[in-house]
Amino acid sequence: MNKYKARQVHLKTRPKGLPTQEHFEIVNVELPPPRQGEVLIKNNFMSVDPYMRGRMRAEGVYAEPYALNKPMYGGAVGEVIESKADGLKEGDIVLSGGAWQDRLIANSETVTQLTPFDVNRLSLYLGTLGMPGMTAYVGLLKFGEPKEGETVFVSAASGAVGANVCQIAKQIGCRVVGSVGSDDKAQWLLDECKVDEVINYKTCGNLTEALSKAAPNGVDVYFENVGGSHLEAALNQMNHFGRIAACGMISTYNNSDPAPGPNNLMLIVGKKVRINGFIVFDHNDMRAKFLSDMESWVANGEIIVRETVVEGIENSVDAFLALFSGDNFGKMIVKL
Ligand code: NAP
Ligand code: FER
Repeated sequence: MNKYKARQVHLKTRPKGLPTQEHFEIVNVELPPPRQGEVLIKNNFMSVDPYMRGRMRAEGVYAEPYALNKPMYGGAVGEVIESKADGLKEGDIVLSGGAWQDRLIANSETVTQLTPFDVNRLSLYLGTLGMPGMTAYVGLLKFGEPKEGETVFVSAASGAVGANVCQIAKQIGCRVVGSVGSDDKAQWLLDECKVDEVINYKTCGNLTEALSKAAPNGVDVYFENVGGSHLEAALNQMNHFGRIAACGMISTYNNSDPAPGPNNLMLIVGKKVRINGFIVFDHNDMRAKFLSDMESWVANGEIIVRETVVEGIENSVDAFLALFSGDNFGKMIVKL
């Protein structure tokens, strides 16, 4: 078998609303051999993440949009199978930005060598021990600033970021209320993650009322993953001097036209609420501490990990789209 043969997923056209298979194309290519300073990587796992939807738009806020007719990119974990770079050798396990392809050539300076905590669980480095886990850690601790006894409300609570937020907040001694879109996810959060209350936003009726029942003492920290009616309900229930860690607003990512905002933003003033947007990539100074804390929490079972694993690059677009229908349970991983 020719080790330079690779399959890539390209963005063919820019989606307006929810993307479909027609916006993407699987392309077979033959890679050039690595040059000095480069490595050939065979990916074991790639990540699909909500932020990728933003990069499919022509205009970017902080990052370059994906180019058309080129492989998209994002987190991937793989093995070096040929090296022309000092410091990396065949068999090394690396984290790269080379998602959406099963093999790639990368400059060694753009990849991070991993010392895997468990070689049989490499996908952890795309989830709890990777970007989404660090998002939970940074967002909650640095921007939510939860204190023991406070109430933390988490939307998309069973997801890659949310499930880690819930569990870290429980460790601190907070009362945690999650919101999810299915009863199975709700039960898992209650039983396995020891979350105090879970709302199924699809069946609860009025979300503000459901939140006021689940959080009778109000909300001190809202970890915002969803936006729209979740933000509105959270603002209604926020306590004075509450904090909102604004991580994402997935309910808006496929809107072709901007949707109207929450109708109660003035509550930010009277309640003196602090809202902090943040992007995990700005906080690499916290990576070493995050990794040592999180690896020990996973090792001793203090943090439980759930993943949905989809096999094959040909199913990667479906895996990505599942993020918007809620068909992932925990971190969505593509096994290559
Ligand atoms: P995830 O939660 O693992 O997957 C997405 C989940 O969002 C789905 O499973 C679904 O769960 C929920 N969802 C999708 N559409 C929804 C809608 N219209 N209304 C309510 N819920 C909806 O994804 P993730 O990777 O952890 O990302 C979660 C959030 O964090 C996203 O907003 C993402 O953009 C953000 N994020 C931000 C950063 C940063 O640096 N700021 C980094 C990583 C992620 P249900 O079944 O519960 O509906
Ligand atoms: C994400 C959502 C949005 C994310 C990054 C962004 C890393 C960035 C948004 C922007 O540039 O406006 O999940 O994860």
